[in-house]
Amino acid sequence: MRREFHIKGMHCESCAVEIREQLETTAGVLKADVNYGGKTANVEFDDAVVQEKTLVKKIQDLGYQATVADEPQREARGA
Ligand SMILES: [Cu+2]
Repeated sequence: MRREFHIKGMHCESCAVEIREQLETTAGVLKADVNYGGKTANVEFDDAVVQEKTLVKKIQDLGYQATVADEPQREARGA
């Protein structure tokens, strides 16, 4: 499944890279795209292995605020 997260607290491009790497090394995550300008993360993951709240926590552990975006299953529309 795919979910979009809103992220607060990123202050440069390397924040986005750090979050993406953290997500992509999480078990169950297939792909993560973090958009610094858009303050969002699009994450494709296997929900049998990892849950949204775990992904939120992973982002929070790095010091950023994360919330799940409202619209479920929305396909990424490009940056
Ligand atoms: Cu930064």
